[in-house]
Amino acid sequence: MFIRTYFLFLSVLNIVRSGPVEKKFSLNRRSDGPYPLDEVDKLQDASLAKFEAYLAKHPSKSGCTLETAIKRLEWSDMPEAQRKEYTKAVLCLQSKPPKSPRDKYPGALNRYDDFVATHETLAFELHSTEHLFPAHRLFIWAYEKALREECGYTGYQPYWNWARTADDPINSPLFNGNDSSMGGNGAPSVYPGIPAMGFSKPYDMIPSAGGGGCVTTGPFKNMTVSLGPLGKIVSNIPDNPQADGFGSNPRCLRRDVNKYAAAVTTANYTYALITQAKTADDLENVMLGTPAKNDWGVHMGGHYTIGGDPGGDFFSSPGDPVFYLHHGMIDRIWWIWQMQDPDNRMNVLPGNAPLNDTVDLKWTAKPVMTWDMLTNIGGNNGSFCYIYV
Ligand SMILES: *[C@@H]1O[C@H](CO)[C@@H](O)[C@H](O)[C@H]1NC(C)=O
Ligand SMILES: *[C@@H]1O[C@H](CO)[C@@H](O)[C@H](O)[C@H]1NC(C)=O
Ligand SMILES: *[C@@H]1O[C@H](CO)[C@@H](O)[C@H](O)[C@H]1NC(C)=O
Ligand SMILES: *[C@@H]1O[C@H](CO)[C@@H](O)[C@H](O)[C@H]1NC(C)=O
Ligand SMILES: *[C@@H]1O[C@H](CO)[C@@H](O)[C@H](O)[C@H]1NC(C)=O
Ligand SMILES: [Cu+2]
Repeated sequence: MFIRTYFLFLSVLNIVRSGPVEKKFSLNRRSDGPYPLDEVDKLQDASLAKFEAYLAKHPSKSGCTLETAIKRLEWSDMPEAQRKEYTKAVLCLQSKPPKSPRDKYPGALNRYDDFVATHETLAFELHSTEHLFPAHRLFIWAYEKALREECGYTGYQPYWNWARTADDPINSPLFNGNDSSMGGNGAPSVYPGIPAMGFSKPYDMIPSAGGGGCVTTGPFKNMTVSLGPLGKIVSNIPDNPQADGFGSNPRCLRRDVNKYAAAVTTANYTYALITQAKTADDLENVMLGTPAKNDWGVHMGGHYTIGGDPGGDFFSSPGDPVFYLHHGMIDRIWWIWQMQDPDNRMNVLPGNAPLNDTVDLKWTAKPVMTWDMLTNIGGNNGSFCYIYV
């Protein structure tokens, strides 16, 4: 049953593996942000009153409310100083000792790599139909917590509104390679593009955008990638010394910041996804791509806008720090979809998780009941208390 959900990201790899309440809450967005609100931002804002009314009827046991929830900002809406603080904290995590078992994960060289090791080793479990949304919600929450508690970061996890970078990702505040970016494009390289299995020509291949080599600019230019790869997209990546990909394989961070993948992440795609999905399963399926409609889906669109190594590898993709911003946007979409009809959507998951189901991220987070992660306002026994702005 989980075949369907990871199929698209996995399949492109050259591997075969197995009562009305008055609205009082207001967001107070940054008024000097560099981008105008897009149709998804506006949809989110327009949904908040309905969500607030729902929360009035179903208050969280922990006392989390829209007012007390912390605010996760879009990358370019974070002040530049905070963007730098964030990347500094990521580098700090990369300098702390790992907690994963040394014998099984000799390639996890630091605390950051612990997250990569978790994702790699639990890949099938984390991407099953019922786990994709809640497990990635927990994963990025645990990462945010580590940045704050283990590296003194004072902000919150940023997200990446793909629409802002869709037209020109290389020159965006995310990828322009300056000190306040998440690092630049990879150096020019030659690779065939990213096969999109199941799609018919010309959609069976996301073309190379000319990058794919080492990232040479920005805060992660010296970063060492170690775990993986299990799926190779770009050329010249050394093999991992262990067949399971957990061995130490030190190499540079590679990217192909890809305008072809980015083109399917403009706001209208995300808007259509959120407004047309009638069920949680629809939301997940359409997000993951629809070969019959030549639609790669925004999930693949975002992953392959990063591309490269390990960003383009289904298993070790969290080894590119932009992963957490990408999945922040996925998490945000889930929330905006729920807010369209909270009475019927705050209590449903894609797939068919048993009531006693749990997600256990091992050395990155304590086990959590899957059904306790449906809400960002009080989920995870009150530990989730955030919104996206
Ligand atoms: C870095 O890029 C951002 C976004 O384009 C821009 O606002 C900022 O001024 C740039 N900083 C430097 C030091 O060039
Ligand atoms: C990269 O490493 C070199 C040599 O150790 C160092 O001088 C430089 O400051 C580092 N750059 C970044 C962005 O960390
Ligand atoms: C979004 O807009 C682009 C450019 O106008 C168009 O080609 C594409 O079909 C649209 N996608 C959807 C899902 O509406
Ligand atoms: C969950 O409940 C089912 C049915 O009662 C049971 O068979 C299963 O062992 C339980 N699983 C866990 C992890 O407790
Ligand atoms: C849930 O939170 C409450 C209140 O903070 C705490 O007493 C309880 O131990 C927590 N339960 C679990 C399973 O963590
Ligand atoms: Cu994942």
